[in-house]
Amino acid sequence: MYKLIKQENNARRGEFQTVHGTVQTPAFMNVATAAAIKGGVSAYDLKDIKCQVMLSNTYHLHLRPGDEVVHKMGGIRKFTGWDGPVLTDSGGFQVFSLAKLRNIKEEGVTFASHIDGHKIFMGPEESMRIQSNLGSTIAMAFDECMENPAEYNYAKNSCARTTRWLYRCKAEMDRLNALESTINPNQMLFGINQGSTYRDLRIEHMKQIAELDLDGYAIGGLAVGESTEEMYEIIEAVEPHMPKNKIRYLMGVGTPGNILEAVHRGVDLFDCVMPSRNARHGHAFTNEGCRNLLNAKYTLDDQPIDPECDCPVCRKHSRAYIHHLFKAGEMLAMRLTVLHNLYFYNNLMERIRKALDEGCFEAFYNTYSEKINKRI
Ligand code: PRF
Ligand code: ZN
Repeated sequence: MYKLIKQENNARRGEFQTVHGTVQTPAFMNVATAAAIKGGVSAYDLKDIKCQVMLSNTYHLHLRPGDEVVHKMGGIRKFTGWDGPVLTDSGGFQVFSLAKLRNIKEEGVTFASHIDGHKIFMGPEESMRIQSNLGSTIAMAFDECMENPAEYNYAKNSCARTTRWLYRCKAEMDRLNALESTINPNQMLFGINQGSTYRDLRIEHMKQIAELDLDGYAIGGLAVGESTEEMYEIIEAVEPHMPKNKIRYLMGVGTPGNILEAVHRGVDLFDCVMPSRNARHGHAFTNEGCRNLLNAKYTLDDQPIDPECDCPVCRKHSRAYIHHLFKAGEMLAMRLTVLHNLYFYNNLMERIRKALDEGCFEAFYNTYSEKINKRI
């Protein structure tokens, strides 16, 4: 259940209650695609880096180790050791971005596994069954995420199908939640808005899915080929049609600047691979911009990655040390940089929440939105 605590213009400070804990929003979800945060981060590290929600993927866990295995091991929370809330994405994005040779029909999608090429079918019911086996706190609806630009008529038909799929997801989830063998009988379902870059399709689709009175609503199909300006325009167009008393999630976005802009436009929840992916390439987020730790200028630099950061890594280690670890190919280099970057994102959300609590989000937004995107 989402509770709106405070609002400053469109930006919202809220609380999202789940059976696995309460999430303070706006919040960032830490991505553990295949039940592991990349870079060697364990569930016991997550509290130290202010993680509130972990995100995993239906598609990956269905392929390996198999959702039946996770179910037998007591669900994704028991399996990973993370006892807080977990959101699972439906596969509706990964099937379209990772799988090869896919074939979309009304029933669902047939595709070849990106691991060994074997044929798999996934539709709304399969996605719900997998997510029920995983026992996540929140399941995402099975949708089609179109790449931008998309043709108007294709987008229109795809959206209509995504709506029909949503009704099937809801019916299957209700059935699964009532079963004896279900790990989380209170599993929530979020709907996903699609419609490419067409405002009329986006708004119509949002109105349709709002009728189902789901536990939350996501904006999907963004950051997939359109410009940043177009992305913001679509958020602005859809936002007035999103239920005020439900949590709002912008899927797979983005840079710290993108997140700040989306909070400013009324979004509550985010996820992105950027903090962990960039870290593995030596790129660290800081309050002064993005820092490349592979740069030779850090060889004798005894400052922490970000002097303003109080994460466990910045409290202990210098840029010189982490630079050396990258040069030496030590896996600790990635682990430390991932920990710092995730902390940076989770901490940014905490700062946003504090600014909202104190009624000074607009000032925070103006000061940081420019500063934060710089590369140094
Ligand atoms: N749908 C789903 N997952 C997603 C997306 C989507 O459109 C996106 C788009 N940025 C990221 N993850 N199911
Ligand atoms: Zn740090």
